[in-house]
Amino acid sequence: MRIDRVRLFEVNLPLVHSFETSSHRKTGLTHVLVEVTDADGRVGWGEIASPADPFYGPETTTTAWTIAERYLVPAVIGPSWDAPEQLEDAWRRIRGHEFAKAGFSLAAWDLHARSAGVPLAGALGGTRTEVVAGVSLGIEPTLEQLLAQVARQVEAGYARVKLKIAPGWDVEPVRAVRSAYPDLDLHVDANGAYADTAETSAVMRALDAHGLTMIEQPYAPRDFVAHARLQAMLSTPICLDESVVDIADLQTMLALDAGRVLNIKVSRMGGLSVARRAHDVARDAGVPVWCGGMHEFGVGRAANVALSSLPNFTLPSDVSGSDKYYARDVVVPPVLAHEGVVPVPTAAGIGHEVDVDWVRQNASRTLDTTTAAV
Ligand code: OSB
Ligand code: MG
Repeated sequence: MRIDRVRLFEVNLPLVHSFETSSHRKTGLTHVLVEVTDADGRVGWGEIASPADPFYGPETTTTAWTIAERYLVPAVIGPSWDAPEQLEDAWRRIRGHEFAKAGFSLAAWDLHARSAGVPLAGALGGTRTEVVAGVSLGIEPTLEQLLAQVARQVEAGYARVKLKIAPGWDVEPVRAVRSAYPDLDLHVDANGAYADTAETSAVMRALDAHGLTMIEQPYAPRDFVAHARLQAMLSTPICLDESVVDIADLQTMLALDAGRVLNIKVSRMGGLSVARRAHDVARDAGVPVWCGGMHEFGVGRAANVALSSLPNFTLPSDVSGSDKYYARDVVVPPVLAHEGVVPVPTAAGIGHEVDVDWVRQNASRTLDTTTAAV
């Protein structure tokens, strides 16, 4: 296989309900869709799901676009390859910029699977025919509004709910949701908002008493030691998200017992090949994994569903239906959940078609290697 054309489309989609985390609030997202075309005219799609601002990780939409334009597009055009991992070698010397790389990894995997006429899930080694989805709920202005959001999602059939927490919005919302839903699979995600202090230990001990499935990323990404100390103190498993951007980070987590669950995000780990390797390493260590999300549009969301079909994804993934976030998606049909479960597509590649005309007409920025010098 050889890629001889790449197009990038920067697209904004408004959120149907604004989303607030410990760092900020957002009302819409701007992602970059990556289309690669091979010498035979076959096409693969990927998505760069970087947030606009460097608050989740260091990347932004702008840095991702720059790295894509200056380094990734020139790297993927030309080399011949049989497996996506081989193409990924073309950018191995580029440090960091995992979200940007993930967009190209997805496109290569989609092209690879479509060319072989197999679904992406099958190409990755997935075994499930459907995946269980959980919802992630942002910080709400009041407890009443949070309880209304939880009620809405539980009624829609989701059996796992994750609540975003931050200092000052933690024990109270958990207590309120837990007392309304004693048996709900409930977990919390701090996005690294806590400092390693005595006050935080008290908050974590209080959360530990509420039967949470996990406490996700309480401390800053690089602080494996603080996570290990906290894990030794709690019976609730700690889950790492931002901390683990490559396999070496996962080895550090395992060696230090800094967490007992791993959130695998395709974007955070630079693509599907690394994500699959992380799945295998965690499986061998007896650590369960689930697939986290970055509010992906249909392309990235479909890839998350395919990845979640691998056997060690034993916890519900953040692959809730696109309709929870967007009134209109970039693929047809959109990725949808029914009673909290998403079917794994059986069509070739990601199993959803990109609405190219709509994407082209609505793109805020476009790059096409057939018309631009790269
Ligand atoms: O930590 O999982 C996170 C969204 C933006 C940044 C960080 C996170 C999230 C989510 C999204 O929780 C969940 C989803 O995509 O459904
Ligand atoms: Mg998280």
